[in-house]
Parts: sequence; C-alpha cells; structure tokens
Amino acid sequence: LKGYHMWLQYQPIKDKQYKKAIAPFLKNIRSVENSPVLSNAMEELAMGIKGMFNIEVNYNLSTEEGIVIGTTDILEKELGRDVKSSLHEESKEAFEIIKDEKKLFIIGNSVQGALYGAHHFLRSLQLKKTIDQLEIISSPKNDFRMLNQWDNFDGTVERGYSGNSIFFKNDQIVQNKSRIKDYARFLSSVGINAISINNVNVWEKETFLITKKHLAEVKKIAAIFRGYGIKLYLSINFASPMAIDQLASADPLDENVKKWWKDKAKEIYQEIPDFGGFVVKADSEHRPGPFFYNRNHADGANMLAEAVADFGGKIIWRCFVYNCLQDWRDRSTDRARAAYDHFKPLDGDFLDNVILQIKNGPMDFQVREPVSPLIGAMQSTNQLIEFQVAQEYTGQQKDLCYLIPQWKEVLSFDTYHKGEGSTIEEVVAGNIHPYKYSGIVAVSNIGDDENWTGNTLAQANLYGYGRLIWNPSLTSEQIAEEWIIQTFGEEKIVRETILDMLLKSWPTYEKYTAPLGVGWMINPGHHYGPNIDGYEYAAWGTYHFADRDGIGVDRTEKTGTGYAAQYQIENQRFFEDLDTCPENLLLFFHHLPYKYTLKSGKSIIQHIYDTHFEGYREVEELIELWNKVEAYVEETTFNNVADRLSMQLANAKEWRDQINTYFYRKSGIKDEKGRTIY
Ligand code: BDP
Repeated sequence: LKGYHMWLQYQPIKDKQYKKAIAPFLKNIRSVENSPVLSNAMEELAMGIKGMFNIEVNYNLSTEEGIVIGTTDILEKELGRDVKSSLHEESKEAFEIIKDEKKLFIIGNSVQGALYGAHHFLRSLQLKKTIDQLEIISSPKNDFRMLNQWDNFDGTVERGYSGNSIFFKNDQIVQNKSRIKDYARFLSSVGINAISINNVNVWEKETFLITKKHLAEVKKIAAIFRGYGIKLYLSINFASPMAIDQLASADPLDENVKKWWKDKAKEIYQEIPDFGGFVVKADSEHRPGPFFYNRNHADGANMLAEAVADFGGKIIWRCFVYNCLQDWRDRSTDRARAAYDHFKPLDGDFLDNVILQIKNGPMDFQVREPVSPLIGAMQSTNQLIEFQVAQEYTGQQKDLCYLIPQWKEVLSFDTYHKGEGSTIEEVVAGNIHPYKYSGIVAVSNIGDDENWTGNTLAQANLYGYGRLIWNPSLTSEQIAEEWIIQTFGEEKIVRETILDMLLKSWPTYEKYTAPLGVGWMINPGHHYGPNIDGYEYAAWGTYHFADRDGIGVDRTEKTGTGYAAQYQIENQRFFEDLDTCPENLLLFFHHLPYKYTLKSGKSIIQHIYDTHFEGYREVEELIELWNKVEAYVEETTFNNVADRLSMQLANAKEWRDQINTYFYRKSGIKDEKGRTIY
C-alpha cells in the first residue's frame, strides 16, 4: 500500500520532455569504492530510477554516461580535475553533486555524505529539478540529528499513536528486521544520523538490553542502521548494576559501580564497535538516579561518560527533571523553573562526552510554550534540544497538527546569551558557545501501522523534522511542498489543498485547546481531550490558577515564581512587560483578569470564546478541504485521513464546549455574540 512507502514513493514521472533530458544520465551507476553505505545508496538510486523513469540501471560504468558516486578523497584521486569539489571545508557528512558533460558525480565527504547526496538527487528528480538545478553543495547545520524511540520490550510504545513497536515484540527483539531497514532508509533520506531504540523510561525487561541475552540481536539492528549512516544508542536504567548483577548500590562514586559500567561498556563495544552510547533519564518521574545517593547529575553522567570515553561513546543526559510529587499549594515550586534550577549551576562540571538533552519548552511539549531558558545558558556544557514529533499533546496523530512552524519558531528565538543573534538555531548548531557536540533530537512518531504514523498526514512531521534540522533555513512551506509532491504527486489541486491544510493545522489546534499559552487543560494520563482542572489540584504541577476573577500563572520575578528571571535580561523584560509579552504566551507569564483587554480590543474571556468557536469551525474547513482531493488520493489513504478528521472534529467540539462552559461558569461573563454556552 502506498502509505507504507511514505515520501519514497518514486512515482512515475509523466513529463516526457523532462524524462528525455534526464534519462541519459540514469542508465549507468558506478561506485568508486566498496562500502555497505554506498551499496545501499546504489540500491536506492536503482530503486528510485526504476520507479520514476522505468529504467533498469546498469552497474558497469565503462561508458561515458552515468552517475558516479563516492567519497571526495577517492573520487578526486581517480578523476583528477573533473571533480575538484569544494567540500573540504564542509562537514564530514556534506555532499556535492557536480555535472560534467554526460556524467553526474555524487560526492560525499564520507560514505554517509554520498548517501545523503543520492537521496538529495532522487528527491530532486521527483521534484523535477532541471539538470542544472541538480548541482549543489549541502552540509548539515547540526552534527547531531537524532531520534528517540519510546518503544518498550513488550512491543508497546509509550506515547505511541501508530500501533506497536517495529523493534520489539513479546519481550523479544523482532526477528524479521525488514521494517527496520525500511525505517533506516526513510531516516537517512532526510539526514537522521542517530537513534535510540528503547524508551527513555527503562523498565525491568529493557534493563537487560545491554546484556549477553540481547546484545547479539541489538548488534544486528546496529548493523542495519550503520548501513544508512545512523548510529545506534540505547536508553539505560541508572540502577542497572543492581538490577542486572545485584550490586549493593548504583552510587556513581562507588568504585564497584564504576568498574561495573566500565566492564559493561567494554562488553557492548566488543559487539558494536561504533555504538553511539547511552541515553539516560535519571531522577525523573520515579526513574532512579544519582540523587538517591546524594550525588548530582554531573556525578551520575560523568561516571557513565568515563566508562564509554575510550570507545568514543557519548552520554546523552536528559534534563526533564522536576519534582513530580510537588504539592500544588506550594507555589514556590514552579515546574517550569526546574530544569534550569537543576542544571545551570552544574555548568562546566560535565565531561566533554556528555551532552544534555533539553526539551524545547520548560514544561512538556505543549501546543505552545516559551523556549526553555536552559538552552544556551550553559556555556561549557554540550547541549541538544529535544522536540516531540510524536503528537502527545498536539492531537495524538488523530488531530492534524503540522509541527514544523512550531519548531521554526523555537529555533528562531533569540536567547541573547552572546548578544543579539544568539538564536536557538545557532546555539544548538554549536555556533554560540564552543560545544564539542550539539544538535537536535526528537521523540519519533512511528509504529507498526501500515502507514507508520497513524494519520498519514503525520508523516509530514517526521519528514519535516529531518529536513529542518539538516537545513533550518528551509521554510515550513518548502518542506511541506516537497513532502506533498513526493507523497501524493504533483497535481495542482492536491498540492495546494494539502499545503493549506498543513499550514493551518497548528494554529487551529491551538485555538480549540488551551488558550494564550496557558497549556495543559488536557486529560491526565493519556493526554487527549479536555479536562480543565485535571491537573489543577494534582501533584504533577501544571497549573493555570483559574478562579472567578482571572487565569494564568504569574511567573514574573517581583510577584510571581521568578521563572522569567531565568532568561537574559532582554527576554526577561520582554516577557514580564504586558505590553511586549507575546499574547500567545500571555497566560504562561501572567495571571490576568478575564476582562483584561488584549491588543485586538477583545477581553481575555471573549478571546477564549471566540477562538474556541473558530477552532471548531476550522476543523470543519479541514474536512471540506480534504474532500476536495478525494479523486486524487489513493482510497486507503483518503479514508485514513477522513476518519482521523472526523475524530478531530469530535475532539474539537469537546474542547470548545467544555472550555467555554467552564470559563463562562467560572467568570459569569456572557459571550458578547450570544452563542450557546452551557
Ligand atoms: C512526558 C510523557 C512521558 C515521558 C516523559 C519524558 O508524558 O510519557 O516519559 O515526557 O519525556 O511528555 O520522559
């Protein structure tokens, strides 16, 4: 079925003239060196060319025409002046495509680079770029371009909305790994170069992934990914020495514990010499960590970092650490403050193969949050920003929510850490502080559903994530258009309609859910659908403080939780001042009366009513739009999206009615437009 092939459909190109112009280059392919990565690149080229041009490629390129693929060093030696590429300055993973009469050279600074070049080439053909437009130099902006799977050993996926795991089933690693290979193809096609395959919450069974019992199978998965330039990481349980070998403690300063991890690292690297390292969620939401032994996060991370250092391994240490047992009555413990409060004082204490992984916002992947003040605030500690491709709080792949615009907004935020221009984009690319390692990581949204992502349109988020972090200057529109053409073809009405749907979807979702940056108001536990007070009086601490007079959280320094002071002064002022605070974050930073007037001239309460009616109406419009493409989209995919949209409509209605009713009853203020609110 089409959904399975995501954006690598390689649909036949109908334009005869285009075919005629390109075909001569496509008959032969030759690789100038042997490597599994290049073999995969050739296989992909052959598959793509067959699909789009119906040409069976020939592998012995003795003729004058065709594609030559390889790495800079070898190609240059072999072909002399022909391929004097300018890649030497660029990243290891950069590539260049050069045209030389009847030959096309796809050159990488490494075999991975060449593979990315092959994918770029195929994508360009599907997008019908002319031969001249094919020439390009491309280098990734970020060195780390990673995905985290939240897959459990029993085959379930934490926050998975697309079926079960493609890695694990019934407490085993899956035997048939063909789907993993296809996943690797998709990921490499958008430049992903690292993956962790098990949930950051490492439960009892997953703890044993790093033991003899499973390493042989893990090794096979690592080999598949290696063939596509992707490094394998595992999430580990900080208390592994106790759980696996009954050590008395997991204290990071205990010599026995240190030795245990060193031996463990050796064992893993013997099997997988290029193993990436460990992803660690410690002292967070009941997972064990160094706090238990009165040690800090640097003690914990460094102990592991020492164990893997000799092998070139890395420790990716998550900063999603907060007190999930805090008492709602204690307003001094603002969850938004937690990551910064915990980690900022440790700047400089981490070894240089430790990288902190920080969620994009200070809370937890809400539809809108300010950017985490921790990102860029540590000059001497490597950092990765974490996004969530999985739509946990943004509609769970039932509701449509194209997230690239959200991530672009985050990346463009100016931290002012080194004066103006210290954007998140530059911070995580390692251009503001001298980070040894940095980049971007995200929670994946795939599972074993036929179409990988539950809602077929959610494939755009996975595609876009990869494309964006390779080249953050791409616009949301460009990325969406590329994805649509590769997935659905180039029919004008399809392109325009789906583009329109994608670009509207995030604002629409925001309108019918929680207002003005306050976030949450979601059902506790599974996180779908409205429950305004669901978390309000709970320990997990995500409050909106709505009462009869007003709503929002005062996070200013003078009268509130002081969170705003975690930013550089420019941003602190910007958020604290009601005149400059962006209205879509107003209630994140301020507690305000319902009658407070927004810039639109509307009161907060009227804004809440209006946006909820609008949001619902816009979902109806999404449905109307989708119906326009029925004749052009394969039936299964059409029905899949249509079904999801009808669930979305029901969801939007619930949100609209519950939110509006709640605030009407709390405030006693009527809707000016006299619509029915209960
Ligand atoms: C939250 C999820 C939870 C994850 C946690 C995390 O609700 O399932 O375990 O984040 O990132 O968003 O560790």
